[in-house]
Amino acid sequence: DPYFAEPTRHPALQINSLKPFNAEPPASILTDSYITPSAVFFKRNHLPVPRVVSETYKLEIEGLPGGAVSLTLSELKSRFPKHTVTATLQCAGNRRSDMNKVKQVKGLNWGIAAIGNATWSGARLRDVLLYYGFGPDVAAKARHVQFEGLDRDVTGTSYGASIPLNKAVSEEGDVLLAYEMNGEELPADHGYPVRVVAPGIVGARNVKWLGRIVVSDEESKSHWQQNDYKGFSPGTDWDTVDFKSAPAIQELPIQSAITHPAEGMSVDCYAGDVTVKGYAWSGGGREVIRVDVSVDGGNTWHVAKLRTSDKEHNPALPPPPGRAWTWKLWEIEIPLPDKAQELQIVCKAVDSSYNVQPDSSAPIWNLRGVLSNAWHRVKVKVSE
Ligand code: MTE
Ligand code: MO
Repeated sequence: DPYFAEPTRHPALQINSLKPFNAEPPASILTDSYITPSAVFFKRNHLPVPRVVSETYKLEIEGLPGGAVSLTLSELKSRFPKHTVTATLQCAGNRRSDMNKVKQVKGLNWGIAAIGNATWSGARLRDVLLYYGFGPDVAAKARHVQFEGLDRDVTGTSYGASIPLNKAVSEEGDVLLAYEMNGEELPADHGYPVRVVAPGIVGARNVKWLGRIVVSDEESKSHWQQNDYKGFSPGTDWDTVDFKSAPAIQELPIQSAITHPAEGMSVDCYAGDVTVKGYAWSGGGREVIRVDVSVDGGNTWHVAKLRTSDKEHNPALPPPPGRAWTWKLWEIEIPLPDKAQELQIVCKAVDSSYNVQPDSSAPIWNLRGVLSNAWHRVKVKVSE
């Protein structure tokens, strides 16, 4: 059984697929704390979890002037300063279930919780590449940094992805070779012993169980870079799709969702108002600047209060422009409309480039159900 090394998992996780293991927490957990606890952080595995022994672990690096190098975990930890970055990770398929309501798509039927916010620590990818000879000569020829995981399919092919070189080497990119998540060594499901954390970039490029880095003029040749994780027109179907015609998803668009109340819950008509909670995040380091919430299907709007920290995590300064890697949790109390029997709660967020979410899923529907970021809508009853 290739799944012999699977770790034990938190019982609260809602399982989308067991082998490979894919699961998300109940959505309400997301707004309980600014940092998502690792145990309930969504798990997205394409292949069996590999068993990696830290003593024999080697990270290979290719494409730099000195030729191929290989470093151990203790070399990675001792040779390079440890940096900590708080970053939100979101799967390209988060909220795919909304697209499925328009028309069936291919993929795991994620709800709204294939997203989480964690504190990651490790070496800066930039520091490692510079140490092994990255410089103008390489920059003149290379455009991408490819990553290969140690997880393999039955044919021996490993998971792989790549990010643009400028993201990987820029000081403002904050890309980590992380060996800690939320202050502890990486859990097996999240890439033990080392994973890529590319803040602001789609989950798929944040390669776990990292085995090899290749600096190259080409993107990763892997299936997941070339023939998956790309967006298409609603008019494109499986007979006409040409994966070469679209770029690989890197930065994700503006996103928000309602975690409380949940669909189908009822609110007390004598309460006077309803408390609505959720998360908002945008890719590429764009900061969420506003979240609008409606309880009447979008006829009238209220501006939610944004929360960027909690007691355990309290940044002294807001992030520099273009480096807002973390989500904002939001909350608002909205007066119940007179004589309402049902509330249609809606949220939509705005980022620092004034990008907004589309109001419905049909115009952004695509055959893989990725980039699902329409206004999130939740219906609740008002009970007497
Ligand atoms: N890395 C490897 N090696 N194998 C994988 O299957 N899945 C990717 C990415 N990195 C994956 C991987 C995808 S699609 C996502 S969304 C994130 O890991 C999920 O990270 P998480 O499981 O830590 O939440
Ligand atoms: Mo993903």
